[in-house]
Amino acid sequence: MRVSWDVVTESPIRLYGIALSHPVLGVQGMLERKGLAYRYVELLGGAHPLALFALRFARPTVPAMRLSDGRRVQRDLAELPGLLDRVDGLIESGVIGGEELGAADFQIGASVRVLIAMQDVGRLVAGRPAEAFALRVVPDYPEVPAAMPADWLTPGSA
Ligand SMILES: N[C@@H](CCC(=O)N[C@@H](CS)C(=O)NCC(=O)O)C(=O)O
Repeated sequence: MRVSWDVVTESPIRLYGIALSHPVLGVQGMLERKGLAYRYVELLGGAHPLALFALRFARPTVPAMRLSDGRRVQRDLAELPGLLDRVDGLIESGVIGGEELGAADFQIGASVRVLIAMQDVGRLVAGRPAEAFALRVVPDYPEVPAAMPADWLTPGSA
């Protein structure tokens, strides 16, 4: 089973448009061509300059795109290897990953398992002790298609 990225998290990209706008159609095509998940918000044509002003966009035209959540996701991804180092450390010291699984195992293991399920983010977990641990805690989880721009997964890119 595959699940849409939007089911798992709020899309990092929000596109504002109006019906029948050809520049909006163009941007939708570009986002889809690049496989970037986005949430489309349709504004009322004619009233959209006012709506865009209220949304704090500098220009009164559509397409208008918000990437602020994306920057947060990018920062979280940059911090992820450090957090995974801590999970590996907890496993190594025997705090988690023992024969008998406890509350901490299920909380941490389930979180790491979701990361593994993501086709792109999962690469950051591959080969770590955290990977085997999470697969033991939650063996099955739906696959989540890749959705991140490739350079967000490169250490030091945030
Ligand atoms: N070249 C611009 C054109 C955008 C544009 O003119 N959009 C129209 C809708 S198709 C609009 O929002 N017009 C409102 C206005 O000019 O106040 C772009 O691609 O962003």
